[in-house]
Order: sequence, then structure tokens, then C-alpha cells
Amino acid sequence: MSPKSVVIVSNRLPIIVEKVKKGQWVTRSSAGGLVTAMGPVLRNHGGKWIGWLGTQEMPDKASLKSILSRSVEELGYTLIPVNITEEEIEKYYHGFSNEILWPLLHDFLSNCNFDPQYANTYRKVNRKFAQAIAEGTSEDDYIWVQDYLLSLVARELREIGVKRQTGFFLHTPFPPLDIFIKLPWRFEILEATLEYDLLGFQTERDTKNFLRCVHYLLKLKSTGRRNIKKIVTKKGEVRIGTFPISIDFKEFAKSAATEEVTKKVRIIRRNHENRQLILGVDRLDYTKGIPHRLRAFAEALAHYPEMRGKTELIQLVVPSRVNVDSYQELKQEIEALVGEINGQYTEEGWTPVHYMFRSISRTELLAYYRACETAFVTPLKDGMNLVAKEYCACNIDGNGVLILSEFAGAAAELQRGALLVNPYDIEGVSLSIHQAFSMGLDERRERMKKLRRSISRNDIFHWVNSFLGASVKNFNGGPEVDFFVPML
Ligand code: ADQ
Repeated sequence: MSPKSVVIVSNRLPIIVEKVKKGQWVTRSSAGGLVTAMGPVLRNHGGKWIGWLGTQEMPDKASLKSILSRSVEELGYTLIPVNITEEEIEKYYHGFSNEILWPLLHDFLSNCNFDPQYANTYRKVNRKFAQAIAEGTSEDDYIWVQDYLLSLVARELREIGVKRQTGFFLHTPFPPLDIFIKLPWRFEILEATLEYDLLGFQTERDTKNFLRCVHYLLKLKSTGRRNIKKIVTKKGEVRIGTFPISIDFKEFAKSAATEEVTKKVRIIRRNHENRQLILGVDRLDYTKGIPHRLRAFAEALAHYPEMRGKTELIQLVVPSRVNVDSYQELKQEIEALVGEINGQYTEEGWTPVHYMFRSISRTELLAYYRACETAFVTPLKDGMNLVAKEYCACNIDGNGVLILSEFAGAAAELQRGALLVNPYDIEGVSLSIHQAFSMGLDERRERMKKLRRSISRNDIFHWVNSFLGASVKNFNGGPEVDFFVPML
């Protein structure tokens, strides 16, 4: 297959649009794993991006035209907006996607709100995306649909009689059969997913979970011994593979070395002189395990008094879904824990936890990556986790330590260099914090070398080439991936 161009389809376009006053809009590029990952792909493949503008109110025609042309200049690719109403956002995005699919896919069954009125809107919005594809692309384009919000698009395309070659990549994990089976729409979602030509998952475990669900619920078996499996359905053949997403390693390493970042690193180091810094960077989300992490840090301070006065945790939290009650509660829980730890342990001239709740600039983020001796990445469940990879790429001095959750997709690739932890095991995590604190320079360097080598080999370009390569009918390759289960 050599498509004329690649078309990315995702819920959000890679820009944030805000109305300043009547007829005047400002735009900036948006944060998040997907946007970070896809930018280089489209610039290099000369493609388009189809998605929702992210605004409650649709800009008037003239403003929209200027927003889109400004963005094309900045991003280097074409944007096609899909118009979604406020009510649709409520039920398709906040409802079906984030109150049902997101917790289910991350094994948080008790957070699921299986409200039956969300499903119809989810179908309707997936149909809108299919219509936008029908109007904005041709049969020669390769349509690459992103994530759980758009699982029905291939089926909707068929229903409106539009032929396209399609791929689907799931950025989240895929849960085991016992969890997935609880979804009231389990057959519909599985069957619709099998209407894509290629399905990609983050880890071997996710792929195996998916194949098991297909096997038991739809009685369909997969074939293929190598990395790409095949399933034959009534509609044809579907290919399924594991494609761990990554980052533009060289770009991160290069940017981290710039004078601007280096200056900021010096300021951070000066402000935290003679301290070992531990860094947490997350979107506000219950899957990221921020309260567990804070408890483990408190446990480390309690059990290893030699760390007091010598180590500090910098926790950056990026606001996300802040209008949802449970996310507000999570924010309050985090802030109460930060207050408790600081209240209990702060001494004259030393504050154990530094907490920031905001989006920071890229320069600042890279400076924190470089300035901190340890990265503390402990999600309870995560599709991949790009922060772990970005930290290592920016660690150009080669002496940082990565503490990584066994339940982040990244653990499969980074298990040999990271200190792996079970984020639910507060004592075990606190032990790893202490291990990082006391680790000698030789071991730090050796571990970081392995991490950086692995990420630079399997970077974002490798991910894209593997996925697009697997779209070719007789493709037999695919990235080498480890099946990972935590070991004693
Ligand atoms: P996310 O859940 O958003 O992505 P993650 O992979 O950690 O999670 O990516 C977060 C991104 O936001 C990183 O690229 C980081 O640089 C950026 N970021 C973090 N803090 C920031 C801050 N304060 N200011 C600005 N930018 C910040 C989903 C899945 C993940 C999967 C990705 C990609 O949940 O598991 O790794 O998609 O597939």
C-alpha cells in the first residue's frame, strides 16, 4: 500500500481554540500524549487531521477560515473540523467515552456509569466523523483512527457506503475478558472494532486480552505466528498487532540541551540546592495514581529519616476534565495529602512536596526533566505513559533514575533499566524511592544507558512506520515486543 497521504482522525484537533471577544479567536497547540506523538507523523507524511475543535460555540465562517489557515501554517498540515453540539459532547465525550469506556479500559469497573442514554449519542457522533471522512478524503487516503472515543467509525463508514482503507490504534490498555464482559455494549463494540483493516494495541498483554474477548464472545479465532495476527470475519480479514507508541527521542534530547532549557535547569537547581529532586508529571486523572504516590513518598520519609531535608518531590499536575465531580474530588484529595505531608515534615529551609496544578511551558517541562535526579511514574494503569520516555530522552547527563509502575505499558520496554514498582504496594514503592536516593553513579548511568538506548531505537518514527507498514497485505514484520508480567 502506498497511500497518497495519511489522514489522522481523533476526537480533538491538535489545537486549542478560545474566543477572546466577538469574532476574535486565539489558538494554541494542545498538550497530551496523542498530540505530542502525532505531530511529526503528519508533517513527514503531508497529511490531514480530522477532529472536533474543542469549543462549545462554533466560530463564524470567516473566523473558522482564519483559525484553520493559521493552524496549517504553524502545524504544517491541514485540519478538518467536525461540528459536535454541546449535548453531544455531554453524552458522547463526558458520558459514553469518559464515564464508561475510559474506566472500563483501565480496569476501574466501579467508576463506570453505564447510563443507557449515552450509547445512541456515541453512535451518532461516530457517524458524524465518518461523514467528515467521506467528504474530506478520497479512496487513496489511508484513514488512521485514534482511540476509544471513535471505535465505531469503520462500521459507520460501511453503513454510509464509503470505502476507505482504515486503521485503528487504541492508546489505552485493553482489559481482560472478565472486565470487558461487563460492558452492556460488549458485542457491538467488539464487532465494530473488527471492521477496521488493522488494529493496533500498546502492549502484547492488551493484544492478547482483545484476542481472548474476540475468541470467547464472538467465537472467532486468530491465526498467524508472528507479530501480526489475522482474524477472518464475514466482512473480510482484520490484522491485529502490538505497536508500543513512543516519542521523537532525538528532538527531546536536542531541545533539552538548548541554552534556554539549560538556564532554567540552573535556576531550578539553585532553588533546590543540595537536594535530590524526585519528579511526578501527570494529567489530573485517577488512573495516574497520584494519591498512592504521595502516600508512598510520606512512607519513605517516615521510614528513612536520612532522606528528610535532603530530598524533595516536585509534583506537576496538568488540569484535565476539571468540570467532572470525581476529578474535583481527586484534586482535593491530592491537595489534602500535599498539605498533610508538608504539615508533618516541613523544617526551616526545607519543604518536602512542591505541588503545581497547571500546564507549564515546554521549556519548563524539559528543564524539570533534566534537573530532577529521579522520575516517579507510577500510574495504576496506563496505555503507555510518554512522560517516562520523555524523562529518559531529556536525561542527557545520563544519570537519572526512573521509578516506573509495572502497570504502565512502558514497563514492557523499560523493565531492564527502570526500578519497577507495584503502585498499590506503598511499602515497596517507598523502598524503591530509598533505593533511587542511595543509588551510586555507576548503577544510575548503566540503567539510564539501557533506557535511552531502548527508547531511541523504538522512537515515534519506528512506531508510525511499523503501523503503516503493517497495513501492507503481505507484511510479516512488526516491532519486536516483549510480553511482560511482573516477576518476583
Ligand atoms: P495521556 O494519558 O495524556 O495519554 P501520557 O502518555 O503520560 O498520558 O502523555 C502526557 C503528555 O502530556 C506528555 O507528552 C507530556 O509531555 C505532556 N505534559 C505533561 N505535563 C505537562 C505540563 N505540565 N505541561 C505541558 N505538557 C505536559 C494517552 C494514554 C497514555 C499514552 C498516550 C499516548 O493515556 O497511556 O501513553 O495517550 O498513546
